[in-house]
Amino acid sequence: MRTSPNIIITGTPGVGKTVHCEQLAQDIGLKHLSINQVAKDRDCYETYDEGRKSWVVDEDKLLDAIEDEVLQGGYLIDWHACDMFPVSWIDLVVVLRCPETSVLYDRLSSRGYHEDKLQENLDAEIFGVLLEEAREAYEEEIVVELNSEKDGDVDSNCNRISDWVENWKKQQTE
Ligand code: DAT
Repeated sequence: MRTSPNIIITGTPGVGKTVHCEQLAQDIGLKHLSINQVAKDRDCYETYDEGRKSWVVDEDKLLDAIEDEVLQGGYLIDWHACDMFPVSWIDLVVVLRCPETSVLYDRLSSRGYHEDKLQENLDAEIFGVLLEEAREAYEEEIVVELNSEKDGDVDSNCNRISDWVENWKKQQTE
């Protein structure tokens, strides 16, 4: 049994996963596990998708690479998809949202995303693709949708998640 929870922080690219994970790691000491970074560091790629100009992750290899660590608990899993992680590993799924697409557009265009990739991500956000994916993969009670549009949202979301972690820990000792 883990004594600290595992939380997936997911959402469309640019929605604020990294800033939330970094702040939470600092505030409550959970470990930020950037799946992007793990895939790079441990060479968990399958192929290169020319159309999307991005690498496709080998999910089995990636899960093998992180399993021992994640099963210890206390991880913030930062990835723009969530349904590959086994249900038994996960205690909470936070889906960050940015309903104001002009805000997301600016964040992604400042990253230099080309037009197709930018539009694909904006469409995914408009249609709530990642929220749907989270709801299909995990129990409804553990999936939470939070807005990440304005500066103040990061603090208020992190405070909510910190409170949830504290409660989760208390419940384990009861
Ligand atoms: P992701 O990791 O989901 O791709 P990020 O954390 O790198 O996204 O954030 C992308 C940019 O947007 C970054 O410059 C920080 C900014 N940002 C994210 N959420 C924000 C918010 N709620 N308020 C203000 N800026 C935000």
